[in-house]
Amino acid sequence: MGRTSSVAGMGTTVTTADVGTLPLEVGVDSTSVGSPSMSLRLRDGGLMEVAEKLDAGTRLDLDDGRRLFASPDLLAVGWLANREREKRHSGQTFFNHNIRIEATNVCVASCLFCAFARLRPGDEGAYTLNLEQVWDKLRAREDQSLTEVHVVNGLHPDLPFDYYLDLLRGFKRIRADVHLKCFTAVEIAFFADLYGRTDEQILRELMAAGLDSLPGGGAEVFAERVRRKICHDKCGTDRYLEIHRTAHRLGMRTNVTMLYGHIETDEERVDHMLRARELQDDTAGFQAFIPLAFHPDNNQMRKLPAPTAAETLRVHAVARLMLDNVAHIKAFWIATGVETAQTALWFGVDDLDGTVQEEQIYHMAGARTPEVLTTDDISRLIRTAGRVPVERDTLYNVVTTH
Ligand code: V47
Repeated sequence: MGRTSSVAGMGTTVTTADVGTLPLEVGVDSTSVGSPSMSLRLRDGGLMEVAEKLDAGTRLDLDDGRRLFASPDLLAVGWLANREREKRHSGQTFFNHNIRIEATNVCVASCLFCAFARLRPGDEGAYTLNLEQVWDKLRAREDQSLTEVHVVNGLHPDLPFDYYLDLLRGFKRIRADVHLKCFTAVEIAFFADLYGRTDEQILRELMAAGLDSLPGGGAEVFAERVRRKICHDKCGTDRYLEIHRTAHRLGMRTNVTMLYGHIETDEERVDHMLRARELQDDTAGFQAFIPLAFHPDNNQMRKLPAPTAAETLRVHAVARLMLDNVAHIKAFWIATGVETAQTALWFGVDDLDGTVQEEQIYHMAGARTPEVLTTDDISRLIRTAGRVPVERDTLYNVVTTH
């Protein structure tokens, strides 16, 4: 017997035992804007037109995105996003057993939001692990059934390209079956410029050494105005997107992120989503869109407040609604906070990333989230939110249904 509970304050009901196989609707009429009270809320929230477009299968545009950000009714926005989420995944919520490795924080870029980077090798707090130290992180987890290694590094000016190729080969030697999701498009562009190759040559060489996919980092905000201010000296938007396009053409899947909650406007957020959607129309290579909540500690934008939970829920919900061609919306719990990530499972989110285990970029910027959640912890978070935990691998093949 399932337990009946209220859904996000909407007065609708769901039986938790059934959530894995929920039909499109959650106690509402999925073919229209829903119950009379929901219609009223959508109307009062300025969302009737958006809801009707969604019902008709018409794509949302920039103005719709603006309306979703401007609506006073966050729960109505969430209700719409949840409906789209359930169309795709019913109550299923994905996560993986992964580890995060940051091999060096030496970085020639000067992004204002970054608390992790150190400009030169000798600077206070700068570190670069040698390959044995990097591989030891995987060796030390021999007993874990992890399926993914996620590597993000600073842009180190002095390391040879062989360092990265050997790093990948070594991981595969230690564990042939592990998926290597390594190096953002920004790192790929940096390697191409530093080592005198094209972006495609770099991708091909890394793939030959064992690279399986690219993470979504480095996207920040695609709008030129924002990029010029917060990350002027790293790979620009066009190149970021072209590198993902090339990666997709070469057969890799990738993710795309958006750093929100600093100086960007709502319109720039929607524009960012639409640019990702446009590439996805051509390639279908993005697996997940990941909004990343800005953390203000220990960086040059520390005077700004961190985004609130309400903002986080709304950004994830709008992403679900705008990105109709991207399968998964991920809440990176390290960035959003565990409780908000759990709540976001009713606001369009169907993925919680993974166990992570070691993370520095957010913790150096003030994140108070734990460094690791076990698969049991994540599974419990999902279950107690009334959703169905599904452990996946990086490519969304099911590992176990918890
Ligand atoms: O690109 C850096 C962000 C990103 C801060 O692909 C910050 O599955 C907030 O991209 N406050 C790297 N954000 C992490 C990343 C990621 C995370 C989880 C999953 C995936 C994936 C990718 O971290 C950077 C930047 O946007 N970042 N500093 C900060 N102070």
